[in-house]
Parts: sequence; structure tokens; C-alpha cells
Amino acid sequence: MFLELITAVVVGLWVMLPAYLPNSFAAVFGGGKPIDGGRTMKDGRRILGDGKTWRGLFAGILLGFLTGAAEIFALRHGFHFFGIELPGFSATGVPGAFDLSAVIAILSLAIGALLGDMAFSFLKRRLGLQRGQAMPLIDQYDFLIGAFLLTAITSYGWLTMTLDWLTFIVIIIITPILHVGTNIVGYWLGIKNEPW
Ligand code: CTP
Ligand code: MG
Ligand code: K
Repeated sequence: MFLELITAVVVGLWVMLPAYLPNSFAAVFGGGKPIDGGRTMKDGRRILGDGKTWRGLFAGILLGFLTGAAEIFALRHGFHFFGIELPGFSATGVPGAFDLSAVIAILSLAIGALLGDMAFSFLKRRLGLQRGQAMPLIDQYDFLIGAFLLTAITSYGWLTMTLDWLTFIVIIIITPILHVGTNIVGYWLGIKNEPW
């Protein structure tokens, strides 16, 4: 049971890395022109706000893609985690296969994460929350919801083949912990404006 749990944590982190990194790197490389162009809606509030920028979006997508590509490259060279077999991203199930299905899965994890983050910023603005104001649970899960949704749409077969229920539940439990942890570090380093 203990080994199963460790395996689920390692596999979960491995598979979600192309979704986790875009989010953190949007905060590092973000800034500049906001995606909503500064526009407001009828409620008088910004569509998305200054926290969602083109640079953050594209830096995130690029970094997510490069992360996934690096993981595939590592698998091709026989990388494993202390004997734990790591899954690939291709629907063929072959670790290290860098085909169209793998590219689609990686991009879906990265783009889905950033779109989820954007969608919930839209919701936060409609609820009257300022940019950066905390919305517990949503701030920790927005990108994960987006990543799972888009990946389920484009790569459902790969997703169900790769994540068993235990790994899926482990991802849901560790994601907010990781998110809060990295944001506190980002805040100390002066990268994040708020520690959430
Ligand atoms: N960021 C960005 N572009 C994105 C996403 C994030 O530039 N598409 C950067 C912004 O500098 C943002 C930071 O990453 O401030 C942290 O992201 P997040 O916490 O999601 O944004 P908030 O500033 O908290 O804004 P919101 O209230 O809309 O979530
Ligand atoms: Mg925030
Ligand atoms: K967010």
C-alpha cells in the first residue's frame, strides 16, 4: 500500500508537470500587456484584470511544452524514478514516443492550465474581487480544473490509460499543497505579489 501511494505521488507529479510549471512561470515571466486590453464589462469591472497578460500566457505555454518534451526525451533515455516506471504522454502508451498524440496531450495540459486560470479570473472579476484578491480553493484549483478539462476533451483515452483513480485523487490532494508552497516561496523571492 505504501509503495502504491509513493508511486501515485511520483506518477501524479510527473504527468502534471506540464500543467504545474506554466502556472508558476506565468508569474515569473508575466507582465506587460493585459489580455483584456484594459477593457471593462457592463458591471464596471475589468474583463480579466492586469494579472492575466499575453507574456504570461505565451511564456507558460512554451514552458509547458518544453517541460513535456524534456520528459519524453528523458523517458526515451530510460529515465525512471528509483525504479518507479513513469508514463509517457503518447496515446500509444509507449514511453518516449514523441508523436502527435503526445504533443496534443502536453499542450492540452499547459494551455488548459492557463485557460482555467483565466476563466476563474473572469469569474473573480464578476464577483467583484480585485486582481490578486484571494478566492480560497479556486486560486488553488483553477489551473488544475482547466488542465483536466481540456486534456479530457482532446486526449481522453491517454488520460484514462495513464491515471488510475488513486493517482487522480493524489493529484487533487497534493495540488493545493504544492500551490500554496510555491506561492509562499514566490512571495519571499518577490516574484508573487501575494502569498496565495
Ligand atoms: N500572470 C500573467 N499572465 C497570466 C497568468 C499569470 O502575467 N496569463 C502573472 C501575473 O503577474 C499575476 C501572476 O502571474 O499577477 C500570478 O498569477 P495569479 O495569481 O493567477 O494572478 P492574480 O494577480 O492573483 O490575479 P487574479 O485575481 O485574476 O487571479
Ligand atoms: Mg493570485
Ligand atoms: K489564479
